[in-house]
Amino acid sequence: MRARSDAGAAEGHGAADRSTTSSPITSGANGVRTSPLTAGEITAFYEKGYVRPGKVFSDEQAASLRDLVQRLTRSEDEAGRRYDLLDPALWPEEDRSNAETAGDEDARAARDPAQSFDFLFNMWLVDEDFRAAVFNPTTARWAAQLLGTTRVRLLEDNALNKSPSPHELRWHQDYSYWPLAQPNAVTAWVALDDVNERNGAMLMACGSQHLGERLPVVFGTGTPYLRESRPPSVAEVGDPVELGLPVEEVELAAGEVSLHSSLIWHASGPNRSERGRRAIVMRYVADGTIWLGAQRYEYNYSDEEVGLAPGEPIGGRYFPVVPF
Ligand SMILES: O=C(O)CCC(=O)C(=O)O
Repeated sequence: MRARSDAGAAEGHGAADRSTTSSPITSGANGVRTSPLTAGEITAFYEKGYVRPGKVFSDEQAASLRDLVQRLTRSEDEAGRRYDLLDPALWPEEDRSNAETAGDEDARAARDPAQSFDFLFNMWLVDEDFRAAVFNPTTARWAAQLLGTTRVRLLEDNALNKSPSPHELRWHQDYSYWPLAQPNAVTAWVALDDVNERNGAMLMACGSQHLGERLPVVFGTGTPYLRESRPPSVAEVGDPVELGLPVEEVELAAGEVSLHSSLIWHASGPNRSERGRRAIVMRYVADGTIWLGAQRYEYNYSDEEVGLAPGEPIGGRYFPVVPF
């Protein structure tokens, strides 16, 4: 099940038929696209919640970024900053005892570190080459188009390294984890390896972004939390299949990007290949979005560290404007 390229994807839809883009989709000799999103692509994003506009890094750039992610994973590990998205130590007690009863090995022992899903945070502050990749003007411009703004800030970057492992990342919504008063944010997920069903491509529940804010979940188990502190009308992420939402698998070639809404429900399957599945991720927020800080979510930085009080527009050294 390969999601078709969204370049001109909404052909056949009323709005997209009238779509006219100020500039056509163009790619350089290395296959890298720099042209803006078309109206058809923006319409497809509105309808489905994600878009797959093409390649933003050449094969050579993707290869050197793969090596860089490998090196950074090692150095972060050595510095004691390893964070595994699927670590059973992050599971709530209840999930652990349920799994133990069901005979799940992971619930008893720390998972084999070789089966980790490494999540590196804000490498742009650590490495020049990573910074150059993250400040890609094309993806920043696409984010601005999708958010309907003229200026975007970097909320965070991530390097992801999903090792071969039978474990899944459960359905979740990104906005649930962010200290923002509005979901004016979008993620650009750039594959560094070819990504497909075998190595755990992302799955998107198309249209779920129209269903509003949901509770955060534990990535490894799907258990929701923060029910007491979020408004009572904020429900759990549901089962997209039960709800009749189309699920699309986002196959990408190395260097290709998909951009997804901060409200869309997404997940990813096990990596059944023999090597890691690496990606770099840029998360953009519309300039002017309001910081809520720890009162909404205990983020990687405290309100004091970022110098922002709840109610202030996001900004400062940790959230730079990305020029395009
Ligand atoms: O890489 C994955 O499998 C999932 C990543 C994800 O959920 C995200 O980047 O928002």
